[in-house]
This record gives sequence, C-alpha cells and structure tokens, in this order.
Amino acid sequence: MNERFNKMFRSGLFFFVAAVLLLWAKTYLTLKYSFSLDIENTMQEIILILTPLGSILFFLGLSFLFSKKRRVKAFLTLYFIMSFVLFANAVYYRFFSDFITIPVLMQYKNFLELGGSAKELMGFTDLLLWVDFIALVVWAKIQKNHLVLALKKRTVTAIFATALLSMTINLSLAEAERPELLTRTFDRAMLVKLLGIYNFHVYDGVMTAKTQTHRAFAESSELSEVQHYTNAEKGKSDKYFGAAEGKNVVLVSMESLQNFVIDYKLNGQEVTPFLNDLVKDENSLYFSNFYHNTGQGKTSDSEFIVDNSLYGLPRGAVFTTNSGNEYNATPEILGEKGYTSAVFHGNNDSFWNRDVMYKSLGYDHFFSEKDYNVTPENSVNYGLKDIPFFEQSIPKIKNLEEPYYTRFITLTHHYPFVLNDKEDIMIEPANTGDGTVDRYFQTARYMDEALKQFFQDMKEAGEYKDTIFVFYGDHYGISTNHNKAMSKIMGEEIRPFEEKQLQQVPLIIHAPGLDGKEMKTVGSQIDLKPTILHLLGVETPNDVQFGTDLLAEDRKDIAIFRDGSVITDEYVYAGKENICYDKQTEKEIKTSVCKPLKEKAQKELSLSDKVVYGDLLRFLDENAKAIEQQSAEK
Ligand code: GP9
Ligand code: MN
Repeated sequence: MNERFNKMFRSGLFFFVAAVLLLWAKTYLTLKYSFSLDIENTMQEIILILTPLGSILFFLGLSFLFSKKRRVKAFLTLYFIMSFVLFANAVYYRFFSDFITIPVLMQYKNFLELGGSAKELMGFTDLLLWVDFIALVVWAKIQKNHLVLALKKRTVTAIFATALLSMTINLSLAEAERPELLTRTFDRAMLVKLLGIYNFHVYDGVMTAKTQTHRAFAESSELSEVQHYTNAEKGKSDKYFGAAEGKNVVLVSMESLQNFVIDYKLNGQEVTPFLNDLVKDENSLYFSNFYHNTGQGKTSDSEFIVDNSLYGLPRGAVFTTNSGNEYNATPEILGEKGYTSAVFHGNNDSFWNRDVMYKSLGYDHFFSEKDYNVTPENSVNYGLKDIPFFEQSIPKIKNLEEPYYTRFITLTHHYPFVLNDKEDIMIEPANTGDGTVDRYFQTARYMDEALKQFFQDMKEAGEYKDTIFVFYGDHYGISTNHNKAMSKIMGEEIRPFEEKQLQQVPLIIHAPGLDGKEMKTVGSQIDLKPTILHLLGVETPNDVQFGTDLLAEDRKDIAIFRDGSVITDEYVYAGKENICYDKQTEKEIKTSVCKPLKEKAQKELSLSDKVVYGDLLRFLDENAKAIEQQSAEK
C-alpha cells in the first residue's frame, strides 16, 4: 500500500491533481468575485463551476509534450501563464469593467492609461492569486529530483479525454443557455460567463487571426473597385440639401420597433400614440417603406449601418470582429465640421464591444450604465428603463458643446418584452396566446411614452429648436418563430412575402421648420448616412457609401437585406426561399424577374464585406489624393 502510494507520489499524479484542483478553485472564485458576471440562474452557476476544468486539463496537459527532464518546468510555466491571465484580467477589469482582448492589447494606449495606476489598482487579494503557485513551486523544490511527472500513457490519454468531454458538455450547456453564442458574440461578459475565461481567450485569438489574415492580403486597388460601384449609384440631391445646416442631430434608436405598430389599434387603443402624432406632424418626414438591414449583430449592426452606410457582416457582429478597422463614420466626418458626438445608452459599455468600437467610429463621448444612476427599481431586463434613461440624459446633452451628433439607444422594448412595474403598463397585452407577441405591445407602448417625455423635455431644455430628430427602429422584435401569432395580429397568412415586409421599421425625420410629408420611397438604414449628411449640407464625394439620399429626386427605390432578399417599389424577392413576388398583385411570379435584383444584392453585399474584412477604408486618403490628381491632370 505504502509502496503504491510512494510510486504515485513520485510519478507526480498527486502533484498534477492538486494543481488542477487548485487552479480550478482559484479560477472559479476569481470569476465569481472579481468580475460582475450577473449569474441569472442555477444553470449558469453550474456552467460557471464547470467552465475552467476542460481548459485547465488541456493546457496543463500540454506539459506532457515536453521531455521528462523539462516537464516540471513546462508544467509550472503553463500554470504561471494561466494564473497570469486570471490576474491580469482581474486587475484590468477593476479599471475598465471589461476583459482583455487581443485588439485591446494591440491598442496598448489602454495599458499606458492603466500603467500609472496599476499599483493602486492591485490589492491584497491579488497577491492571494499567487499563493497556490508559490505552494506548487515549493512542493516541486522539496520533492526535487523525485518529481518527474511521469504519468502512464493511459492516464495522459484520460486527462485529454476528460478535457474534451468537459469542454463539449460546457459548450452544449452554453449553447442551450444562449443560442448562437459563438457566432453572435454580443457580450464579452456573456462569453466569459458561459465559456470560461481561458476558452474566451482562445476564442478571441481565433477571431483575431481570422480578421488579420483577410486584412493582410487586401490592396488599395480593391477600394477603387468599390468606389467605382458606389459612385455610380449616387443620386442627385434636391431641395432638402442643407435644410438642416448647422443643426444638432439626435438619432433615437427605437429598440425592436417594427413599422406595423404605427397606427395599429389593439382593442381600440393606440400602441404608439406619440409616434402616431409625430408621423402626421407638419414638420415630420415619415418614411412608410423603410427597412432594417441588420444581421446577427442586431442593434450594433444597425448602429454600424447608420453611421457608415456599409452593411453588417454575414455572420457575427462587425462591432466585435472588426473594431480595429479604419472607418469614415458620420461622427468623424462631422467632427471635422466642428460637431461634438456622443452616444447615450443605459447598458454596460462593453456590450457589443461598444466601448472599443465607438472610438474607431470617432465618437467623443459614450454615456453608458456607469454614467447613470441605475438601481434595481429603475431597471428591467437589460438595464435602465427608457423613461429614467431619457430623464437622466437631459442634463448630459445640455452640457454638450453644440452642434452635436448624438444617438440615444432605448432598451426597454427588448425581447422578452417584460415590464416589472404596474405603473409602466399602459395597455393590456394582446391575446394571441403567444406571450412574446402579446407582451410586445406593452413594452412598445411604454417606449412610446418615454419618447414623448423625452421630446417634451428637450423642448423645455431649449434643445429642440436647433435640432433635427431621427427616430428609427433598430431591427425586428418578433422573429419568424412567431408567425402564427403574427398572422392573428395582421389578419392574414404570413408567407415570405409578408415576412419580408414585416422587416419594415419606422423612420421619422423631424425638425422645426422642416417641410414634412409622407415619403413612400423604398429605403433602408443604409441610406441614413447620406440622407443625414445631405440634410446638414455636407458633401462627401470620396466616401464609400452603399446607401443613397432618401430625399434625392432620382433615387432608386430599393432595400437590400443582409440575407440577400430585396424589396423595390415593384417586387419582393425572398432570398432564402428564392421566391419572387409582384408587389401589386401580391402573387408569386417567375424567379427570373427578380434575378437582376438578386445579383445586385449579392454584388453589393460582397463589395461591402470586402471593405470590412480587408479594412479597405485605410486606403481612403491615398485613393482620394490619386483621384484629385487625376482630375487635376484632366
Ligand atoms: C444592448 C441592447 C440590445 O445594449 O442594445 O441589443 P440587441 O440584443 O437588440 O442587439
Ligand atoms: Mn436592439
């Protein structure tokens, strides 16, 4: 017995097991107490406990690839690296409330900021993070030459098999908790919570490598090809050009708001009374055939599209995958004209990687959760409720230097559409029997009330008269999974034809003195950048914009969806199903009729993807100079 024990002791099995247990416990405790991961239920707690095991076994197991002589050293080095990852994240988090990513490491400005205060940021507990490591080093020293870490082949195989098994279980539990976690990557806190901190870094590494290779092979001539295409599409601007010159801009991103709620009556009651009035206001331009172009990046895609007039990506969120790119976004363009830019949002700043991406887009300020007074009483679902959000935003916007370009991102009307306070419920739910659809009207009604109060407050604060307001829906709120309930609401069968048109979101452009009317032109979020810039009287001849001015006289009526579907004034082309409809008769027609539309969509989307994946806008200045030179020579 004793002999067997001694053998196991010498083989290093105890050492290995003890190290795994120590690192596992340390990782779990750090995840739980050094970061605020918002564990919502028991399943998430179980995932959190489980997540470190697979990667710890795997990475520490790598030491068996080294020769016996070097193995203990390799093992301790790997242990050190993993401890350091934990330690560095804990310190970084205290300052930035965020996790370290490779793009952030590369923008080492962040770390310089941290440098000076790193000492103050480190506390006694951080030293505790090294106790286990020191203990293992001492153990190895005491056992000295006797510690060889020579486990049987069978045992090593078992270690890797357990690692693999535990990672697979972890991944499937995570996927069940949050479908499409890996492709959507909305929130780093969510990724760390469900994948674990080590796997998160592996994932981040893979994503970075992927974007870097695309970028490395890109050339400036590719940008010229794109410019050639987008310049040919531009329309002539008409009387609205410069109609809002020098004014402030307030964009309001209306969470999950689809256009069908405008003027819709539920049990005789309006769902959006404020917006319904605003739509008819003599100073409002209401676009009744306006669509979203978003993909998996949801709200963040809409922000990207609106600010850049580029499409989001076919998979993932461009906000997280390509935040290191060079862009020529509206805040930057207007910044050169003396504008101050800011985003207001009541959720944590790392959600959708906004904190990083906004810098790339040229925003001067980002007011997020930490700038608001957020309590359990005034928040629901993702964060601060819309009414207190707008209320608390007024002093902040008053403080901004004018003129400003700002975006307010609402939050309460978000899936699963819940309200926790009686006083927030202003309308009865619908009764389709589908809870999501039924509650949708209640949170929409709440958001409408918040918008109304915001509008009044802006008037009272004296901010209204010099401002142009752009209210737009960010993306759909009711997915196709709810078609059955939606057919009850709409009173018709939901075919791909109706489904595509349900992707309409409201767009209202309002400014005192603006010559308002209903605009029937078919357009989408991609058109907002040129529209806003033209209203402000700003020309951008060299910019790459896939959209066109919605107010231009000769613009083509078209909306291209991220899935390749297209809607024009005449046709609805459902891309996934490959069905072509005549808009007027609402009937299916030969797909060949929609073929040119399908091809145009594919061309446009792939050119836009080329710009993003290749980071082509970094060649913008270079190309602009060449174009100027060419025209001078002519
Ligand atoms: C999160 C909010 C919602 O901050 O913008 O994001 P979504 O899930 O709609 O993309
Ligand atoms: Mn959204």
